[in-house]
Amino acid sequence: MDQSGSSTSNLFSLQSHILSEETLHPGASGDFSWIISAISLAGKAIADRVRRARLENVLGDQGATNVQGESQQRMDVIANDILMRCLGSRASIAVLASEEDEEPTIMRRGTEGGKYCVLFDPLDGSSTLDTNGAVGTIFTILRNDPMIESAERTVCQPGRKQIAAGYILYGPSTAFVITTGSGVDLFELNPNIGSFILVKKGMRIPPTKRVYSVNEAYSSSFPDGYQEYLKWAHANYYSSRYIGSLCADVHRILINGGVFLYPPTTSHPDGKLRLLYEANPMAMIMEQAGGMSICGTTPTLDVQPKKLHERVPLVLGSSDEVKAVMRHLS
Ligand code: P6P
Repeated sequence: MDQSGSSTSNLFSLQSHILSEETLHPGASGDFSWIISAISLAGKAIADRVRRARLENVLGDQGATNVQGESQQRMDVIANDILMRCLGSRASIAVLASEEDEEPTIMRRGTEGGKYCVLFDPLDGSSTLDTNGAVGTIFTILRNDPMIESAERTVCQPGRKQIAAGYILYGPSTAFVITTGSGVDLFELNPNIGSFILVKKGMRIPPTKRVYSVNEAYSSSFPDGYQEYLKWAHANYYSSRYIGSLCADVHRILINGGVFLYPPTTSHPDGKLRLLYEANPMAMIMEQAGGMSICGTTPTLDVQPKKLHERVPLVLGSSDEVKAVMRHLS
């Protein structure tokens, strides 16, 4: 805030940041910047609809189930449509893939251009919207391989190949967190000027924090190692925070430290969270901020995806806290 208390003292926007990063890559064509710009535009539009969802009576079930077998929320469909429209107009995109759609959408094939694939969960945690809970858009950007015919095979790349990843958290403020492989940056939407403004560059997650984040209601069905870890955490005076909305839980951990766990359960023996467009983007954010992320005992970013919507068990957060979980898993 400047002396007058105005919030327009800081005008370094996401757009300025991405364009300044572009100058670091001499061969850059601007295609990548255009994609981030499209995600930023979609984030602003989704933030607007989320804020007015109750007034516009678009909360609750759509009356259909998505490919995940989960009841589709009306806001899921609205957010998905906004992202498809904003990204679909970008000539550099070959494939779009969404949690809400069974198959990837092929925008351009091989010679038609399309250097990138964008995958997203349009509104993760949307079922908490009815109670005014925080929700988020999670995204990841991969390079397209025009030689691969199958769109699903094209996007099934290990997380280490992500060229950018992040999330937009729709809470009391709208936060845009992104990494392009050289650190994690935090932007906040200034609704007065309609721009995401840089508020923290090179975020670092505290290496330790005695807070774990898990849905303990399912703990009796966790594999033994996870149950042993929880017993250890209880004995070492850990506290617990669990919002049940991945972006909100991850954002708290990115800022304060701690560890998030979604182990295998009876209803989700492979874990509940999706590898390609939930676990991988969050894992890249964690590693780029000095944290860790594992699926079982394998680094999340090393897991080779087989299917677009495959699920994985997930532990991520402060490096020392993830190591404490690993000691009980191995
Ligand atoms: P549970 C939301 O439905 C979500 O996909 C993630 O945002 C969140 O981390 C998880 O599921 C919560 O699952 O089983 O604890 O309600």
